[in-house]
Amino acid sequence: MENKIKKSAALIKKAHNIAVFTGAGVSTESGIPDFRSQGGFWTRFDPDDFTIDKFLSSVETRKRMWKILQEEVLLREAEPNAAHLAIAELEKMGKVKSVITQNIDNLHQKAGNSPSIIFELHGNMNWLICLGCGRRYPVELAKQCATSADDLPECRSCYGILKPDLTFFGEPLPEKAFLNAMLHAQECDLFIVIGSSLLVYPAADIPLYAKRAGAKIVIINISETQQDEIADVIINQSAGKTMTRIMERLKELEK
Ligand code: CNA
Ligand code: ZN
Repeated sequence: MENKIKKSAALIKKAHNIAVFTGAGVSTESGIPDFRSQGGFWTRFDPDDFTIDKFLSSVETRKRMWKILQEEVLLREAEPNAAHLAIAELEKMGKVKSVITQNIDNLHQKAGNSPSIIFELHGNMNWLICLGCGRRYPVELAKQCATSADDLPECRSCYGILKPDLTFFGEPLPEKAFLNAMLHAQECDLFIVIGSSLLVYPAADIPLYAKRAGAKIVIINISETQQDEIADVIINQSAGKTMTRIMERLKELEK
């Protein structure tokens, strides 16, 4: 383990353009469960019930989805943990140039990374989007509706259907975020995956762009991932603890 920490810190010291790629595992230490570990969302709910077609099919299915999303995902308060803070510090040190995330929890912003370098591949739970005119609303609007189970939030300008600004199954990823993620992956010299099973496509294609363009790859994930074979270093430990130790090592190297 100590050797891998050392090796990762040395790669960071050498790098000039780091892309960090995160998944649900970077946020479990902030109290947000991931989707696939024991007790995770998809062990309790059926992914087939969360498609865009289901959402659009009727008011009844929409109500059911809103209820689950409100109770389980939206309006959840959480604070960044040591891993998020380390990523923000690496940006301040001039190392991290992009944070590509599958998470919707807004914790990279909360930790202090610049919004302009955060590319959210699956949306952000703090926002709702109108399917009619594209206008975005803060999620608090749904909070007001949550007081009365019969009310679904609707657009104030066109009365269109409001959807949480999250990528549902069956929807394409936000184009701009995905293109930026691809570009940054191709330009970086070090690509660090933190807390992702790398099972969800097309997001999981992004590390491959980095690898093909010649970047070094570090994977920090408690369990094995789908792309362990492309990594130069794999650390199967918790994100917070590992990033803390890597930052300590890096500071020793920088002295
Ligand atoms: P996933 O498939 O649930 O994988 C998470 C991975 O993280 C697993 O391999 C775990 O072993 C690992 N892990 C869990 N805790 C830790 C930890 N403390 N340190 C290191 N590794 C850990 O999640 P992915 O992100 O790979 O899959 C993509 C989905 C999950 C995206 O659509 C996300 O939007 C979605 N999701 C996001 C959040 C969030 O925003 N916080 C929460 C749950 C799910
Ligand atoms: Zn509208």
